[in-house]
Parts: sequence; structure tokens; C-alpha cells
Amino acid sequence: MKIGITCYPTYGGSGAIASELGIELAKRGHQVHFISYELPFKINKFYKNIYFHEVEVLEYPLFKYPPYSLSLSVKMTEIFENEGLDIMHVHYAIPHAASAYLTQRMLGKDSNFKFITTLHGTDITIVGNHSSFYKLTKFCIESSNGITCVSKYLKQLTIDTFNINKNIEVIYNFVDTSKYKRNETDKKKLGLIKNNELGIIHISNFRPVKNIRNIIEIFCRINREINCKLILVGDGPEFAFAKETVKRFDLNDKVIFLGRKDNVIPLLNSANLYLLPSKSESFGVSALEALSCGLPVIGTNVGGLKEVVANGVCGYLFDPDDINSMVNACLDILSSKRKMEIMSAEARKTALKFDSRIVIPIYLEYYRKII
Ligand code: GMT
Repeated sequence: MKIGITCYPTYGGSGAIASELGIELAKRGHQVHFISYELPFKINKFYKNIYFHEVEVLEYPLFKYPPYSLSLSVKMTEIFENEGLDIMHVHYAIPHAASAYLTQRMLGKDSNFKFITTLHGTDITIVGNHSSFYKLTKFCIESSNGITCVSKYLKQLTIDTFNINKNIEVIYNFVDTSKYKRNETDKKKLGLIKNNELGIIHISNFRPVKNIRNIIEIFCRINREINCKLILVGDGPEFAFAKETVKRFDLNDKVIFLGRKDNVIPLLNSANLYLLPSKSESFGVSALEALSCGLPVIGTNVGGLKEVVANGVCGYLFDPDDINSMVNACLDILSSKRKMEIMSAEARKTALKFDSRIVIPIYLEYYRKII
């Protein structure tokens, strides 16, 4: 198959999943054409069968805001015609689905241009829900030839928010469990966490939805009881606030800020627990990657995280502001080697259910259905 993929190329769950999807499809012999303003960050080496088409945005004095989404639809049209794409798959509704719709109209009724929109979370909960985008998001969802959501929670929320009367397929996010797996030598090699310490890790784009303050407060309280370190990976709007808070709590020598990292596997393998106390999470792909490396997850019971983390089995889920319970759950796991081992084995078992070898064929089947 020849598949076009459009996503946000910078850091973030939807871009990461779209890129991994492209890599997995290419591995299976499909031709994948990424169309975006930048090479997606995960496509950081040569991959057979993967092509990248950069969308050029015209700067012009009249354009205070250059209309990227229009240039994108022109590029989609060009690539569809030149490469003979079978399907276009866009990730994150705004503006990608709108560009794909415009492409379809430009190509005309006789073309067989079909597009699938995968909704990831904030394109519904924050962006799509905003009054400036609500009507367009509803229109784009209804105009897509196929719609997928990354969790049952997101599907229901999309139906309720936009009053959608169209079939929506749930296709869960996935992880390559042969790459994301426990390797004890990583911890030694990196040397971030000493032998007598335990590690807690959080990876995100530091947006307010991630509840960064709670992460630091939870860690501060665990640190009083257990010799541990907190590894924070990523960057974003609350990064400076996080640094300031760590300083205020006098935790500078206990919290390691790493910024953005392309390869998080050795970092996950340096830790013992993953913390994701988000206010909302439609799926939580970073939690899945952590589970795959055998890390129990302490997270929240809002959104789709509960479809990934079995409460009490491979982690614990609480209300976003129930800091006390999260601290107790972390201490409960970290203070018992036996408990840590049992939960770690369960974490890995859970991740295997979301292995790319299971999920990619579901995407391919869906492509065939829509085509
Ligand atoms: O919130 C993020 O981390 C970024 C955001 C995105 O769209 O890039 O992530 C969303 O998509 C991910 C991949 O499907 C999901 O795992 C995240 O749960 C979701 N984020 C939220 O719902 C807040």
C-alpha cells in the first residue's frame, strides 16, 4: 500500500505514534509518505520505504500568520497525484483533517482520495472544544472517510462533545515491546541513579494538563522516606515553573532535568516507577512505554489511562489531586522489593497486549476497509 501520513513533527504523543506507525508500516513493505513542515523527530535515521515531503510555507508581508494548513493541502494534493497514494492518514484533527478535506475537494469527485483522521486527545478536549475551533472540528470529523480514536474513553467523549453520528473505530496506541524492554545494564551505564537509590521518572511535554506541580510534591514526600531521585524528561510551557518549584522545595540535588530526549529507553530502564498524575490523558502512550520496560505506573483515573493501566495490578490510579494516595501507593511499591518485582512483571504482561505486532495489522485492516 502507499500511505500518506500527516502529523505534528515535533515532540508529543500524537507525532510519536504517527511516526512509529509509519516505521512499522514501512517495515512491513508498505510505502509511507510523511507530509509535514519538518521531518518527524522519530524518523531520525534512514528507513527503507519512508519518504518525507516538506511543506513550504510562504512568508509574505500581508500574512501576519502564514496559512500553513492551506500549503499543507496543496502538498497533499501534489503527493497524492505524483505518488499514487492509496490512503491519507492524518493525526490530530486541527488543522490536519481540515487540510485533507480541502485536498479532497480540490481533487474533485472523480478522484479516489480517502482520508482517515486519528483523534489523539487534546484535539478534542482542549483545541477542538474551544469556541474558535468547535464547529470546524465537528465538520472535519464528520467529513473524514474514517475516524479512529486511541481509547474508548476518547471515542465516547468525541461522540458526546460533538454529537457525532458516525462510526468511530477504537485503535489503541501501541509499543514495540522488542525495543522497549528491561535492560538492567542501562542503569549502570547511565549512572543517573546510584546503586543505593531508587528512581522515579516522568516524561512529557510539560503542559499544564500533566500536573507537574503534583509530580514534584509527590516526589518531595516520597524522598523524605526513601533514598530516591526523580528524572524529568521533556520540555514545554511549565518547564521553568518546574525548575523553580524544585528549587523552592530544596530538591536540586534530587531532581534530574534532562530536557528532550529522542531515546527514552535507557532512561526508563534507570528507574523503578513511572509517575503520570495528569488532569486528563486520553491514552498515555508514555505510560505504556514505561510498562513495557517493566515500570509500574502511578497515574490518574480520569480519561483513557484506566484502559491501559490495570488498577492494583501493574500500578495504581487515583483522582488527579489525591496526592496523599499517590504518595502512599509509591511508598507501598518502592519499599517492597517483592512488590516491585510482581508489579514489574505485570507491567510487562500488560504492555504485551498493546504490542505493535497486534495493533499494526488492525490499522492495515482499517485502511483496506476505508479504501
Ligand atoms: O499530551 C500530550 O502528551 C501530547 C498529545 C499529542 O497529541 O501530541 O498526546 C495525546 O496523544 C497521545 C498519543 O495518542 C496520548 O497518549 C495522550 O494521552 C494524549 N494526551 C492527552 O490526552 C492529554
